[in-house]
Amino acid sequence: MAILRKVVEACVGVTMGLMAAQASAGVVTINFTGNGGLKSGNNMVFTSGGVSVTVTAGALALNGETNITSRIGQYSEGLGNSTNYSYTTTEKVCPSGKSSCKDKDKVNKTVIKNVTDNDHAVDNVMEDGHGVREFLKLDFAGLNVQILNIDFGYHDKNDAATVNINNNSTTIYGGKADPITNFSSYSATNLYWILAGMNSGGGSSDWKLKSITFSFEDPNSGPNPQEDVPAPAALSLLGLGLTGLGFVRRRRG
Ligand SMILES: [Ca+2]
Ligand SMILES: [Ca+2]
Repeated sequence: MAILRKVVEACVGVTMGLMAAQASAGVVTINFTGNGGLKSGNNMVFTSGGVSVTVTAGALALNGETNITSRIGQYSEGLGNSTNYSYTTTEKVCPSGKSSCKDKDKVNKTVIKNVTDNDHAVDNVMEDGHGVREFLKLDFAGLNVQILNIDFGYHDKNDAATVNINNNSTTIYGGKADPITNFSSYSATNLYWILAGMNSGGGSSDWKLKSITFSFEDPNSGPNPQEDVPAPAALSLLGLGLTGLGFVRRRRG
């Protein structure tokens, strides 16, 4: 029973600590680097510290592009996208039945171009004024989290990423997010979009997503930490401690 007493003491200690910190139930870093390579699908699931996040690769049309298909890839520098798409344009061609003709006799013909992205980074893919803006979506499956830091691999000094949280955007230069200047004013949420940005020199950025660090609250605690209602959250966390105790007892039995 000495072990059980220690567990009880640990649970009470943790609960008291959480009460002091209000509803914050933990801080987790998820490292996305690896050698999985380019996947056939568009998402990967990562779990760390009991929290899962689904990262989905996608891309936004910039000028009427269609058939947009993103695949996710995992590399030693982090996660990236490869995105194929189509666009419609017009070309000057000889009238039908003629293999050659003078320029003045050429007519407009509508053609569909298919673009294959060979860049494994998250970037803006462009061809002849048509392109897509790639992004990675982070979905915490309803668990409210607050991003504290984002780290990027494979980036230049001027490369940028735009983080979209609840329709608010912040742009990060140099590949690493400052937790204070970029994220402290945002409420916790379960969905984040991290988009390729334009770098400070005006060109397209390209980077890979290396890791994220975030805090999260107990999903049963109700109000998130930004809402000033600490008492119910603390009571719920006490319940979490007791639930954990029951789990330990079953394991020992
Ligand atoms: Ca790409
Ligand atoms: Ca670059």
